[in-house]
Amino acid sequence: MTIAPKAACLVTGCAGFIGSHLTDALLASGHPVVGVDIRPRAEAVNLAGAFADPRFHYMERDINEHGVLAAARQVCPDIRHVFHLAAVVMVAFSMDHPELTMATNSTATRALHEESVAAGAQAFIFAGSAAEYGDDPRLPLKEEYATDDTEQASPYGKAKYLSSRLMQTSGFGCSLRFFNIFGPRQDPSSPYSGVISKFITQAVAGKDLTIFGDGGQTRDFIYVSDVIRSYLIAGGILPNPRTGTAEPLAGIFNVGTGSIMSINELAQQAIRSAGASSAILHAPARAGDIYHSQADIDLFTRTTGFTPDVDFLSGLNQTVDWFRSTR
Ligand code: UD2
Repeated sequence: MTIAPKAACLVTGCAGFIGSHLTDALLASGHPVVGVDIRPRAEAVNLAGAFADPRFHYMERDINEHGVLAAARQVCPDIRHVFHLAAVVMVAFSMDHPELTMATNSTATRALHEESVAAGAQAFIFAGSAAEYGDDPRLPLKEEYATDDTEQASPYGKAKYLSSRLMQTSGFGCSLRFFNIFGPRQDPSSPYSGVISKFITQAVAGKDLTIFGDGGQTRDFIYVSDVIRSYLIAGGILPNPRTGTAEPLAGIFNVGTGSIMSINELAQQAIRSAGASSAILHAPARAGDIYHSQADIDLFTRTTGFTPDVDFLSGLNQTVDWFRSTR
């Protein structure tokens, strides 16, 4: 008996925090991967494992240079699953660069989506964002709350919204609207890096932690391995736990835990988990900071049976272990 080879996947933004974990997971499940990223190969340190796999093909390319799928298919003709993560990822950067953000997060998504439809791809999964909801006080946030009338706080949020809408109106493709993702490989080095990566790096180094504002603001933190599982289910790589069959999803789905934690609690827990004695300092609230953010995950759970596996504390401890191992 011969076993049919698994279909190839395209992952844009493959060298980033989430993209690299997704690439590793797809390779581990037997799928060849063409990974596209703007970073030069030598800087793609998250892909050390993938580079050792002959089924992985790396293309250094800006997503704004359209024709990405055609180029990837020259390397791997049978690409059926497209995972589109490449984006301007910093909200603050998007405020200073609205045109580049629109081009990258909206126009380039449209172009890749059009190419994927024309090429007969089976799945197109777009990385949406909680930023699409703006500062909506109705919590937990339901997918239908983000509409054409929503005022997103940044070009980043607006462009992500336009791309998610495209998934919905075209009838092909799926947007996973992620809340606050954390875990190994998250880059702590910029002023706008994820709060968990910053707090852990600071605590592990014995430095003080700085909370912006009163620390009563809350976030819905989801561990990266749960995010990757949501990708594999939505992309038709893993069977949908509810139906038992692997079939790509269409539409817009929140991906979070539905639970929230305050930044004050987080700071204290990060210090405990790191075994540190860092002080907690306060600085003025960040301009445009949303106070509360919480996902309603009912739609994704009802559609797929998915619930997050990793409880917050074990995710935090695994992240602490990883940051220690990289020092
Ligand atoms: C997240 C996403 C962002 C966008 C947004 C949508 C991350 C890294 N960013 O931004 O891309 O989707 O959600 O709403 O996931 N904080 C501190 N001290 C620090 C760093 C942060 O107090 O050293 C606070 C910060 O002011 C905020 C909270 O921690 O209240 C979370 O900050 P963040 O940068 O991790 O993520 P967020 O929710 O602003």
